[in-house]
This record gives sequence, C-alpha cells and structure tokens, in this order.
Amino acid sequence: MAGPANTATANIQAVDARHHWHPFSDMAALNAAGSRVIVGAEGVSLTDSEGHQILDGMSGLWNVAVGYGRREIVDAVAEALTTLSYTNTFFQCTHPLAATYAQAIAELLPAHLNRVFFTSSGSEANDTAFRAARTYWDLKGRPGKKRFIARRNGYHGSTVLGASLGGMAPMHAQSGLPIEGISHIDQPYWFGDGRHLGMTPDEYGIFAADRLAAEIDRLGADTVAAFIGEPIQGAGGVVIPPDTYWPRIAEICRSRDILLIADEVICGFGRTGAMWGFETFGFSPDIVTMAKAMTSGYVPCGGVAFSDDVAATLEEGGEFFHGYTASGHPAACAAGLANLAIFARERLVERVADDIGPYLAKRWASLGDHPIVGEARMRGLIGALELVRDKAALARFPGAAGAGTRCRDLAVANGLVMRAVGDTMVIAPPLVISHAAADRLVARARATLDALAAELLPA
Ligand code: PXG
Repeated sequence: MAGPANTATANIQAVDARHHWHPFSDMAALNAAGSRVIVGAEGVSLTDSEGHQILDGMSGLWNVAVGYGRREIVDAVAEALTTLSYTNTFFQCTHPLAATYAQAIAELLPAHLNRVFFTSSGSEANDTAFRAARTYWDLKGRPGKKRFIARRNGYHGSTVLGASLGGMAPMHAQSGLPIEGISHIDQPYWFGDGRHLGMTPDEYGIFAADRLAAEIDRLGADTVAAFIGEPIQGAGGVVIPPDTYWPRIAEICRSRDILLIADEVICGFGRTGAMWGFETFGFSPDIVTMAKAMTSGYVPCGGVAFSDDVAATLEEGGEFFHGYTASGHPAACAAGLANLAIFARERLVERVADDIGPYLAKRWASLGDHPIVGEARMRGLIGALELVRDKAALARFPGAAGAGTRCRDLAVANGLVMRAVGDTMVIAPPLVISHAAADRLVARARATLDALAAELLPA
C-alpha cells in the first residue's frame, strides 16, 4: 500500500511490526509494506486509519453474517458478562445461556441431530469431531476404524489436526503434516479439473465422488472412521460441486459404514441459501462442525452437533475425555443467541435464497463477460471468479505474474475486500448486504478487473 498519510497510522504500523505476529502472513514483506490499520466497521464497510471506506466482500473472514456494529449483540454480550462472566460447563454445571443456545442450534438442525458440544473455533470443532468419531467406532467394537479421508485443498483449521485434515500442500510441507491416518482425495473442481475430462458437470460429480469409494476400498472400509468435507470448499477457492456430488458421497459413506462429517464452518448459517450447506446439496451428515457465522464473529465460538446414534454411542462409553476451558462461554452463547434472533427477525436465510442471493448472483455472473474472467460462479452468497490470460483457451496467467494477489490489492484500492486463492478471486459478503451495496460490489470488482487487465494484458 502507499505510505501512511498520518503519523498515528505510522506509529501503529511500527508497533505492529515490532511485536505482532500475524496469521498466514509473510511477516518480513508485511512489515516492510506496513499493515493496513482497521479502526472501525459498520454495516458492510470497514474504515481504515487513513479514512478509507472499504466494502467488505469477505464478511471479515467468512463470518460476519449480520454485518458490523449490531448493538443488540453487543448489549447481549455485555449483559451476559455482567450477570455471569464465566462458569465452566465441565463439573456437573451448566448455565441458562449454554442450554438455551444448544437447544436453539438443535432446532435449526434436522431431526436426528440434537446434541451440541461447544468450542471456540472451527479448528477445535474439527478436533472434537475427530476424537468423537474414533471413540464412536471403539465403542461399536470396531477399533480398527481410525482413518480419516478428506480432500486436497480442503480447509479444516490450523491446529495440527485441522491442518492435517485440510488438504493444503504448503501447510503440510511446513511442519511435517498430515499426521498418520489421514488421506486426501481430489476436490470436485469443475473449472480446474472436470471441464478437461469430457463429461457433463453431473457426470463429473459422480466421477469425483467415486474417488472416495476408490480410496475407502483401497484402504479397506474396516480401517476408515469418517469422511470430512466442506459442502462448498471455501478457502480452497469456493469450489462449488455439481449437484450429483454430495448425494453420491453420502451413499458411498452409508454403504461402507463410514461416518460423514459436514464441516459447516463457512457454509453453515445461511451462506449457501439454506441454513446448512448439506441442505443445499441434499445430504444428511452424522456429525456437523460449525463456527464463524454462529456468532457473526462478535465473540469466538464453534460447535459440533452429534447425531442421535453418535451421541447415544458416546454415552454408552461413560465419560468422553474432551473439553475446552471456554466450551459454552456465556459471552459466546449470548452472542450466538442474539445473532440467531437477528437471523430470524430479518429472515436472512430466506433472503439469501430468494432475494439478495439471486440478485447478486445475476450481477456477479455478468462479470463472466470480462476479458480476463474464465468463469464466474456463485451459490447463495459465496462466489468466485477464475482469472485467465486467454479467455478463448481459458489459459491461466503465468504464476510469476501474481494475478490473484495483484487483483486483491487493486480491489482494496478500489474500495472492495476480495480474497485471492491463487488466481481464483472469492467473495462471501455479509448476508445483510443491500441491493445498492451489491451493485457497488460488482462495479468495484469490474473496475478492479479492468485495472488488472491493463497491467497484465499486452496493450
Ligand atoms: N473449517 C473451515 C471450512 C474453515 O473455513 C476452519 C474450519 C477453522 O476455523 P478456525 O475458527 O479455527 O479458524 C475454517 C477457517 C481464508 C481462511 O483465508 C479461512 C479460514 C480461516 C483462516 C483463513 O480463507 N477458515
């Protein structure tokens, strides 16, 4: 970014550079450039310390579903902390907000999912699901069923287990992951994979799902505990599978006695136009992990829902030796309940399905005619653009051009947060985004594409 215009910005940047280690950042490069200092946010916009207003096309980090500055969540959290700043939920104790919030989530889930375990993050939720699934099979008298299958470019968190379940090669390379007992199959990526194979999207969905059957059969179903997947891969580049994919995956898991875990950390709470991504894609999981939009990011919170079968089996085992100090924290439960009250009152999930989702999807699709866009896709309010150098051949820019990161930086300069995953640009705006703001989002995305084309295409 350009140098700061005011000394307050420069001072924060200097302190930040000396002491603050950022997630997923090249720290030397970041410190040399100086972090952008965000000082406030309201609705769907961020304000930086230089006074720029930036439309947040990413809902923070896929989480701020109800938008920024919602007083009723702040007030609910303040009231909860005033009444009961903390109590643990370990030693024969509960509190009203934890019980009520677990019930509220269970009511949003299908009939067979009734028990909710609380965590503070998606990584912790997936860790919980992993330990529960392995314990489940032990208690079923099948202790050989320990392996997990996940997908390349999936994202399931940044802890040792989350990064292991995830299929991010650079994360694996950095610390000797994945841990033993986890394997990865290819993602159902039409633009990057399927379109080269001479199939229709529906045929490709079956083909891609059958990679799971092949992997289970290779390993032996007696060794496999579970398959985990995001209904739409988010951090992997908003990979929207063909409609045939998930029902086939579910059938493969059922016929081979494999637990099916839906990682709803991004898709859950309305993102895809239904409350849960598994509803959008027509399947029924045994375990659901969630976080992010649970509390719209106001307070950290995550959770895991167990099917009645999983819960009953775990109960038979007596104590499940698992829990976090912050499981069911009053502030998180209060934020979650207030967040859900906004969802209900503003009919946010219906709004994504019937109103703003189709509205933005149509305008987003119009970017597909841009000379450097190879595909524009969206489901609910989660979408992507594939950047290409040659539109006719759908050929990518050379890696050294850094098209994705350049595009991200140009977007911010144009007042829009868009995230780059390689040369795939992704957006997931707040579910409350207005029609006018959606128009601005698309206009700024187009201006950004024009600027990028001017930089990268021969004149
Ligand atoms: N599952 C999914 C599907 C996620 O997207 C996690 C689990 C882990 O959640 P926590 O709360 O432990 O971070 C995530 C998180 C990105 C990005 O750049 C995405 C996430 C986290 C950080 C960066 O897109 N998703």
